[in-house]
Amino acid sequence: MNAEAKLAAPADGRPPQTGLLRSAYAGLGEFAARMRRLESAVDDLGTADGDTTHLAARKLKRQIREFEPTVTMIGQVKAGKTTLVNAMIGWPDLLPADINPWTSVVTSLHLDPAARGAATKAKFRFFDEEEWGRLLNRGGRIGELASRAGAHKELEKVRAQLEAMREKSRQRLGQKFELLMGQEHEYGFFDEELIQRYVCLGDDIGDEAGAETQQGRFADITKSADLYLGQSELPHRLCIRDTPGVNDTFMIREQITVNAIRESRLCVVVLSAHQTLSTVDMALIRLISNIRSREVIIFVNRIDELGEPVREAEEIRQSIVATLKALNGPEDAQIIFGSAYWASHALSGQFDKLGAASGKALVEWAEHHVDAAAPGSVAETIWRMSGIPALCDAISERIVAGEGGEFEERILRAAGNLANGLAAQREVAARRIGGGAVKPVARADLGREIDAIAARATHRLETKLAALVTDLDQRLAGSRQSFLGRATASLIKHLELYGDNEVWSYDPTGLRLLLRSGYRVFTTKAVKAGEEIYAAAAAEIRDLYIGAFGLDEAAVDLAAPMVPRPPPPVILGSTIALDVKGNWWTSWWRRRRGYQAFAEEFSGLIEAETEPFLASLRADHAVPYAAAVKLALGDFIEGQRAHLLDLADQTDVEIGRLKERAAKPDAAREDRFQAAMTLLSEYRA
Ligand SMILES: Nc1nc2c(ncn2[C@@H]2O[C@H](COP(=O)(O)OP(=O)(O)OP(=O)(O)O)[C@@H](O)[C@H]2O)c(=O)[nH]1
Ligand SMILES: [Mg+2]
Repeated sequence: MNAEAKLAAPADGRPPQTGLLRSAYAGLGEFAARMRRLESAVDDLGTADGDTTHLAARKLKRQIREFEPTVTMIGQVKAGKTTLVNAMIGWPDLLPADINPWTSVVTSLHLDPAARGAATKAKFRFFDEEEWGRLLNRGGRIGELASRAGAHKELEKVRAQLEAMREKSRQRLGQKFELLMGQEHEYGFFDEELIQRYVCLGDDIGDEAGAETQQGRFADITKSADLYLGQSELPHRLCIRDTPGVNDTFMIREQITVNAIRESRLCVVVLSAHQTLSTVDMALIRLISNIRSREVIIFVNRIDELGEPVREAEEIRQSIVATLKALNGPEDAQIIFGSAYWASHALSGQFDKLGAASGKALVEWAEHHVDAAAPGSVAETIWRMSGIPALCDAISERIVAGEGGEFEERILRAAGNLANGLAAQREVAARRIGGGAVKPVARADLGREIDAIAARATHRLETKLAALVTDLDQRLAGSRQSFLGRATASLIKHLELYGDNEVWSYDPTGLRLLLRSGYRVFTTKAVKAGEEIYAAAAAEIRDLYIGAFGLDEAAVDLAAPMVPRPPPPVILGSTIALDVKGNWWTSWWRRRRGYQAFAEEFSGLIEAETEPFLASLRADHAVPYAAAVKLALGDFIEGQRAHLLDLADQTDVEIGRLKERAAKPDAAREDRFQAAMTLLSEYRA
């Protein structure tokens, strides 16, 4: 049997569901129930007459259905991210986690309570030529960095390693290699073996395995994997994302981590209890220091390996808190202790395989943490001690308060505006049927008024945002300049005092703080401008309902849309040459001669190192954000245009048609409609 045929047989090796996950994610239950009610209310509104209503309701419904909060796991190599992810989805061996295989791919697990177990599906995306080239040719950022810092030897080493990797992949994949670049592979199922082929590099590169298995290994060139699976124990959809570990040699992965953090509202930093706060952990903390505390959870894994877990955990906690503070990190980020290893055993029910040391640690931990009032089975107790339920609970709570809550608010406003449009239509129809005077409104006239509102609001927003972007540029350039001034002054002073025998170094934390606060000024002002201009546009549109159609002030309830959330400046945490103190810095230092050379080259180094920050804050953050703020305004106005034009039609449609519609109401439908209107107005009150 060849490899492909063998893989075609679905082999769902999933353990039976034990109910452990259900309680862990219970915190999402209420939110999920609210979303379901909202969805059915939108559904009921959608049954009312009119294409506009239909379309708007369908669009909202799709958004509700597709809403999937995401949590991203990041951490140093071998901290146990993958094992933890497996525990969090209740499938201990799904993603390969072992001493050898290391995750090389960002894997998104899409959990859906509604999908049946069989409705699994997998999608693997490969790097394209350009991404692959960037990764290898320039030796990643670490290569650029090394070359700038003058660490040519290190650079050669990194290059050689990457070159070897590239050669191995070419050999392994043969002619397929070029063909596969930029492609996607999709499967209507997945199992452990399939995943292994795509997401895990092993230490077996170049081993003697048979040609057949070597041909089948795609992991070197896989960029991302998406796995879809039903998980009936979850109250709501959820995406859990496993990322490749960051380590010293392959800092190329830092960029992957930066992107993963940016794309997700919530991130869990996984640290390993027996070795916390290594230089890599520090680099990770630097990355997360650019997001809000509420969006970070720290999970200290592998406490089962501690000799005295209770005492040592407390020490670890204190040192983490001190480090967060020193690095200006999210100081009040929640810290949870646990063991993915214990969790896996709780899920599989194999308690006898825990091992003596781990068992002893478990007993000690449990003595301090088991709540006597909360009895449970052995599995439930070990599960609780593993910290996974606490982690899932923290995640649920953050989602409800953060990404989920915002989404709910966004949907509520849109649904409320839909209800408003419908109420206005009914009012106009009722007045005409009742013989009241309703002035006909011409579509063209109304359209012109809406155009004018749109043009005014867009112009105001564009002008304001463009000014803010310019302001940001100046602020960032100024920050860099002033940092450079201070650093160079310190350098010169050092040279005067100690000459160039003593190595000088300068902490770049201040620079990051300056750039971050410059960016914050931009985002705060941009959000505020958005809110003001959105509100003004909504007020003008509201006036149209009242003025053009003679509706009651009190009856028109129009909400401005929500301003999109600005992306956090995670990029500012990327490693730059100044962070890499150790050998490189010393060798850079040793190769300079003369004060002038030091100062000039130092300036050049800082310019080059910080240019990507400045460029990215503008081009990848501020500019796309401004575009998103404009887009949301446009969407809102266009949605309202459709409602208003419908309403204009209502003023001049033949009265007989209106009467006809009113004469044969569908009672059940009408009840549901009224219930939906009531529910929405209650939600919004
Ligand atoms: N004792 C113990 N071992 C663990 C725990 N979590 C993970 N491990 C082991 O540590 C090794 C690495 O675990 P992974 O889950 O692959 O770690 P990772 O962070 O995903 O590693 P990379 O993908 O290489 O970055 C495996 O052998 C796991 O079985 C834990 O809580 N306790
Ligand atoms: Mg992993």
